[in-house]
Amino acid sequence: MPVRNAEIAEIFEKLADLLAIKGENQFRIRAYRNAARTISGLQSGVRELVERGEELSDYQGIGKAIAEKIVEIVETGTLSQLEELTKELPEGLLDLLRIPELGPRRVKELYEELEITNIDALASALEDGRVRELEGFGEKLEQSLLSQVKAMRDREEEHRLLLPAAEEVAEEMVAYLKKHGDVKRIAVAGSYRRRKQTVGDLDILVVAGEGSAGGGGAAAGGIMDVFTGHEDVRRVSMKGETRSSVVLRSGVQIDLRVLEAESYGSALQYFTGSKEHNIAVRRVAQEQGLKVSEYGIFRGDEQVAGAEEEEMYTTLGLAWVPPELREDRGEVEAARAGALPELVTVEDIRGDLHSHTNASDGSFTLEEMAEAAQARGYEYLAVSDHSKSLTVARGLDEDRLARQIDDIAELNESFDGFRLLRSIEVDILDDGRLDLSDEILARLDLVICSIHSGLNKTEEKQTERIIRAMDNPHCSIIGHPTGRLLGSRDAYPVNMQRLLEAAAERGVSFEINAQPERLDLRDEDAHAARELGIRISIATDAHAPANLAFMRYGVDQARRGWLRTADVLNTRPWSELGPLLKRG
Ligand code: DGT
Ligand code: CA
Ligand code: CA
Ligand code: ZN
Repeated sequence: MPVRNAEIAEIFEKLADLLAIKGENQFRIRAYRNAARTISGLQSGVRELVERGEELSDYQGIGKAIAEKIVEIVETGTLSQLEELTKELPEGLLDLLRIPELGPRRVKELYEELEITNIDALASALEDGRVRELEGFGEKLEQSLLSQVKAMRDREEEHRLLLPAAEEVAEEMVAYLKKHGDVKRIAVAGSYRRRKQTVGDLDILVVAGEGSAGGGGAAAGGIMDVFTGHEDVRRVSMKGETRSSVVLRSGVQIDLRVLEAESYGSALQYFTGSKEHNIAVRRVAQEQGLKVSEYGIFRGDEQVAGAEEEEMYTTLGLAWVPPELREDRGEVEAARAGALPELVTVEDIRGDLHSHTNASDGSFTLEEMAEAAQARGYEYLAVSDHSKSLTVARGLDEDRLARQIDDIAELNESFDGFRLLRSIEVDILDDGRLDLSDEILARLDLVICSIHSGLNKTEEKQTERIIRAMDNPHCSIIGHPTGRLLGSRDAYPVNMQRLLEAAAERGVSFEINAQPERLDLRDEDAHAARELGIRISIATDAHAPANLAFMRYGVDQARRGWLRTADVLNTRPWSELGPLLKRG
């Protein structure tokens, strides 16, 4: 039964996509997409809210009709409207929509004219030259679609989870094991604990009580039976005394290891990884005549550490390394020299520097977004709607932006200890100019410059284009700098080192966009930026109040990039931040 937030959100996304292919009312489609966004950003489980009888339409972005649909999904596991639609339209059409150059209109055409209902059918129609014959397609699009189909197939081989989905599964399983098993200690290790942008599988570690398997008692089963007996388990790939592995119905794989208490710390260290980090740690141990394994640190046969993770490092003369840094990028040397960075935390964040309202493609008013930011204890929120050339998002022209500036000024009068910042996410045009006049940009507190079109340029051209944008003295921050969408779109090619050097020269900052499918800048680029003294904005790009909660994923990513509090723009009070955003 689909009851997790991510699954409910997916149903609304599907509904919106299918209705778009049918060519239905834009307004309703947008409402479903907004509902999906709101639901995936909620901290609490929608299932629990429904079961407690809470009024869902109290949540912003969820109207009465949508609330009823949510209840239906929670109660029946499905949505009858979607079932009806999938009888009319094959679900494979949704995969076609994931190809960047195929929107609902083109998918409809492919379906109606060539009966193409999935990626495989598209691939063979492309190869036979049938697609180019369609009106509005042509040979150029054919070639580009061919390469996008290939890229998509390559990506599908790697079936990795975004962090919110991984979190939902991990938290639920940990709670379940604690409730039904005799659990003394438990942790989720692996890439999940390192807060990597995507997670391949979950690695759960447990110390079980007496009487459970692995807990010293002889009773077969115990915690392992509880684990493999979870209602979501589709397949048990392996089941043993100390290790089991299952695949859930959602396709997620989970490994469970049951440990002796004296090896909990060493196993946590070992299975947190990364493998490369572990190898670097082992090398340090070897220099000292010690042996490190998942069971502990040994001098000959004597175990000298292992129960706690921290002693796995201190025994070797290393400082404990935060999991986000464990990628063998110099952290072991830094741990030895006492030079690990003091990483930024979510508590350091004083505001959000990228958000959208219903003036462009967000779904909430200035007031509603401001209220949500204040509720999070923020001192400021930048209102950065899209600019005019992004017509699909109803981007603002100079006049509409001028009116928004006035509205913000008026609202700011009414706040105490909080302000909305006047901003824009201005499109970088094809030639690197910005989409709005310098006169209006000069009136803003900060200007985020982003690329939303012309993604298929050569590395050279794309790099030049962005540098040209940074030449404009009003450009404060480059938004989602690589354009990647995890699991669906690769980064456009750029020479990142050149971009960073150009930014450092001009005093331009870069964004870590905290949307879980973006996390852009990438961690290694954030590290390179820091080395050049570039300041980073960690920003959620919120389109709804609930999205402000994405901040912590951005902070995770920043920590993976070694960023300290001072490297991050929005850890500063407004009095210090304001001057840093204005270059002119
Ligand atoms: P993932 O699941 O692909 O997102 O990435 P991880 O890092 O969670 O990798 P996974 O699940 O294969 O293994 C968990 C950790 O176990 C890994 O980060 C380090 C450790 N590990 C696994 N295999 C090896 C190995 O062959 N050598 C060493 N030193 N460590 C290993
Ligand atoms: Ca893993
Ligand atoms: Ca694993
Ligand atoms: Zn954007």
